[in-house]
Amino acid sequence: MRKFQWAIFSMFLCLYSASYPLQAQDLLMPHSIAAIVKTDKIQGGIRFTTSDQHIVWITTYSPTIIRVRVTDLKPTPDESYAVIGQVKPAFTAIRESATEWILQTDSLEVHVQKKPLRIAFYHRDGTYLDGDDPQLGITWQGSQVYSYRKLQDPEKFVGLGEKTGPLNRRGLSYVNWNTDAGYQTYSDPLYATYPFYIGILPRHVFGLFFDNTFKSFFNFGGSTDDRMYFFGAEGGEMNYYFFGASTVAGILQDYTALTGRMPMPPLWSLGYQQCRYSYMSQQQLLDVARRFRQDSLPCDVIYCDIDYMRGYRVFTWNPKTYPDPKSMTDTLKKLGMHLVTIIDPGIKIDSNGYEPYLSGLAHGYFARYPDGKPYTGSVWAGRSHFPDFTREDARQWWGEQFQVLVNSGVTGFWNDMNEPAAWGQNIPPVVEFGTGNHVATIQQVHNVYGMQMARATYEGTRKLLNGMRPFVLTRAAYSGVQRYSAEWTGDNFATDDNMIMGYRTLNSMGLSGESFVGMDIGGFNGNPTPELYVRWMSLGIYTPLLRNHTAKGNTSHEPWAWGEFNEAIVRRFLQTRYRLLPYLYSCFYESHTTGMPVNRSLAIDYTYDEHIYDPRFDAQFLFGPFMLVAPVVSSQQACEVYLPHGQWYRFSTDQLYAGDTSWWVPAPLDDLPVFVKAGAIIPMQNAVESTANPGDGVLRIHVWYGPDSTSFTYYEDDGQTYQYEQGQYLVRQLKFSPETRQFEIGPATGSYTSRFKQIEWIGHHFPANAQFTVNGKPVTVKHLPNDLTILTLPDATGSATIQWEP
Ligand code: NBV
Repeated sequence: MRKFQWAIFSMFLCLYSASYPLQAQDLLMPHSIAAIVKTDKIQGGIRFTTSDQHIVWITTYSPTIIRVRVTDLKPTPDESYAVIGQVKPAFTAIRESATEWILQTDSLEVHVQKKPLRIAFYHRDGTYLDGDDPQLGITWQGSQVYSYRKLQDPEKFVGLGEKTGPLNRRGLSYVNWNTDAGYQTYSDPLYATYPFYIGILPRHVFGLFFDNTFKSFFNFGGSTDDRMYFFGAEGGEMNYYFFGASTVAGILQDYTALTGRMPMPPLWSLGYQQCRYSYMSQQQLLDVARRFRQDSLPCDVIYCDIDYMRGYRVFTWNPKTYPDPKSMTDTLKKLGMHLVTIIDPGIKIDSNGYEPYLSGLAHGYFARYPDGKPYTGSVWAGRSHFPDFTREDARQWWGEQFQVLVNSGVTGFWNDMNEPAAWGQNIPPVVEFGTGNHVATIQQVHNVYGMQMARATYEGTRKLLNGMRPFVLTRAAYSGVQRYSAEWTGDNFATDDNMIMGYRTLNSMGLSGESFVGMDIGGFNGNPTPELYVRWMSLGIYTPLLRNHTAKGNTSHEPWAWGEFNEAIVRRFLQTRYRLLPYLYSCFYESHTTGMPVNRSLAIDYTYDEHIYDPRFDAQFLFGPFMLVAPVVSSQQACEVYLPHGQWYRFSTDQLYAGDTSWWVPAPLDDLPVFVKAGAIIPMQNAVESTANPGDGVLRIHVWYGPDSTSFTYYEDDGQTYQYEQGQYLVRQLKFSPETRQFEIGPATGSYTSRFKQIEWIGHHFPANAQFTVNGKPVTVKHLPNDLTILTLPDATGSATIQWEP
C-alpha cells in the first residue's frame, strides 16, 4: 500500500472504531498494556496511567518487596485473602529519563519503560533479575490477564506449593484450580493454590507472588516459544509482589512477613497421628488406642473420619456407634491421646430439627444462586448447602457450630472436601458469595474457599477451646493458609513413586510458606506392601505432620498389622521421632518466627549447587537446619545420596562422609539414610509414648564435631496454650565454636520454666582425651565407645560455657 492510500485507510479505520462499539471478537483479541501518559507519586511509590486507560501502581512493602498492581481507571477495593503486610515507603530515589523511570530501594532497582510500559527488576549490583517480555509484557485477552516475562538461559524455578513434578519446574506448566484429585505422580491441578515461585539465576534469586484467586496458570518455559515464561489468570487483576532478598531464606522470610506465619502448634500434634477411613465405632477406636499402649507404641492422636456422624450430618455424632463421645475422649486423655474429627463443608438439607442447616438457612449464610436461593450440591450427606466462608458473619457462625465437638472433648479439627468438592466436581459458575461490595462468583472464590473454611474453623475453635491451641488440618488451601492450619496432600496412592513424589511436594509446600505439612503415610488409595509401609513410616518421622491414613476397605494401617518384626522396627522409628521433639518443636518456632519451613528443600541452603536439582537427588531435604533425609524406595536396600558442601555423619552410625559428592550408602528398611551435618546441634529427650508424659526430665543436647561454628535457637513453652504470646516461653541460644573450643548454652529469656530439670551434653567425635570444664571448673565426663563424650551440667538453668582442651 502506498503512503497516501495507507493514510486514508488509517483515517477511515479511526473513524470507524470511534463510531462503532467494539465487536465481541475484539474483546477476545490479545491486548498488551500501552504507553505511560501520566505519572503521580503516591504513598509508598508511584502510579502510572497508560494511554489504554490502565493504572499501574508500584509500591514497596519493604526494600526487598515491591508490589505491581494494574487496575482500570476505577479500581475495585484493594483486598486480599493472603496479604497481611502493609505498604512501607522504601524507594530511596525515583529518577526519570527520556525513555524510562528508575525506582530505587536499598536492595533493588525497578526500571519502568515508558512506551510501551514494561517493567524490569534489577539487583542493586546491576544484575538483571526478572521482568516483562519486551514484546508482550502485561496482556489481556478477554477477561484473562497475563504477565509474559523474559526467560533467561540458565534460569530455574522452584515453588508453587502443592504440585507434583521435579524440584526445578523449568519447562513445565501448572494450573491452580483446587481439585479433589485421587492423584498419580504427575497429576495437576491438586487441592491447593500457592501462586508463589522463586527464580534461581547463576548467582542471584528472586521471588514472585501472583495474588489472584481466579483459576491461574503458570508456564515456566513450557510453551513452544522458549524465550518467555508466563503466568496469568482467568479473571481479576494483574497483581503481584516481587521479592528481591538475596537468599532463598530471605525471600521466604519476606513472603511470610507478607502472608503471615503459623502460630505455635499444640505439642501433641507433633506426635504420631493414627487415622483411618473410618474407625466405625467408639469401641473400635478405643480398642485401637489401647493397643498402642499395650504395644508400647508412641502415639498422641487418633481420628474420627466421616462415619462418626449421624448420616454424614456435620456437627453430629451417630448415637448408635458413638453413644458417649465425651467418655471416649476422657478415656483417650487418660491414655495420653487427643481426638481429631473430620468436618466437611456440605450441610445436609434436613429441616427435621437439624440446627446447622436451620440456622445457616435462616441467616442466609449459604452460597447462593443469583436469585438468592441457596446453591445445592450433592455430597456425602446427600443434597447439601455450602457455607459462604467469605463472609465474616458466616465464618463466625461456622466457628460456633464446633461447640458440640468441643463439648465432647475434641481438640483437633480436620477440614476435608473444601476445594470445594461435591459429586461432579465443578460448581455451576453462577454461584455467588459475599454481600455488599464483596459479592463474587465461584470463579473468584473457588481457590480461597478451603482457606476460608480453615480460617473459620481455626478462629472458632480457638475461641471455644478457651485458651488452648486447636489443631486444624485442611485439604484445600491458598497462600496465607499457614496462619490457620496444617495441610495434608490428599488422596495419594500406596506406591513407591507416590511416596517419593510426596516428599518433593512437601518440600515445595515448605518453599511456599506452609511448614506444617504431611501426607497420608502408607498411602490412601490401595494397600502398601509391608516393605513400603515400613519405609514410609521411616520417612514419616521426618515429616512435620506425622499422620498415617488409609481409605475404606483397605487393610489395617496400624503398626501391629504388619507382623511383630515390622512392628518392632516401626516402634523404634516412632521412638526416634519422640526423642527428637525438643529439636522439632524449636524448628517449628523458627517457622513461627521467620517462616523457615521444617522440611527444607536443599534449594534453600544449597541454591547454586547443580546436583541438588538432579532428579536422583531432588527429593532430598533437610529436616530442620541440621538433618539431611534421603527418601528411598522400599525395593532398594542401598541408594545413592548427594551430600552437599561440608561434612556429614550418618545419624544411625556416626560414620563420617565428605560432602560435595554423592555416595552409595546402605539403606536397609530399618535404617533410612539420614545424615547430620558436622557442627549439628540437636536437642533431644528420652523416648516417651505420648507428649503428655513429661519423660525423665533430662534434655540431651547432642553436638556433632565439625570445623565450622554453628548455632541453634532452643525454644520451649507449655505446648498447649497461647501464654507464649504473653512472654511465657523459654529461648536459649546454643553455640558451637571449634576455634575457641567452646560450646555455649546461653541465658534463658522469657518467663517459662523448662520442663527439663537436667541438661546432658553429648559430644560426638570431639577430640579424644580432651579435658572438659564448665564455666571454668573441671568436670568429669564419660567417654563411650563410638567417640561419644557425655557430661552433665551442674546447673540446668543458668548459662554455661563448656570448654575443652586441647
Ligand atoms: O472422609 C473420607 C475421605 C478422607 O478419608 C480422605 O482423607 C479425604 O481426602 N475423604 C477424602 C472423602 C472422599 C474419599 C473417597
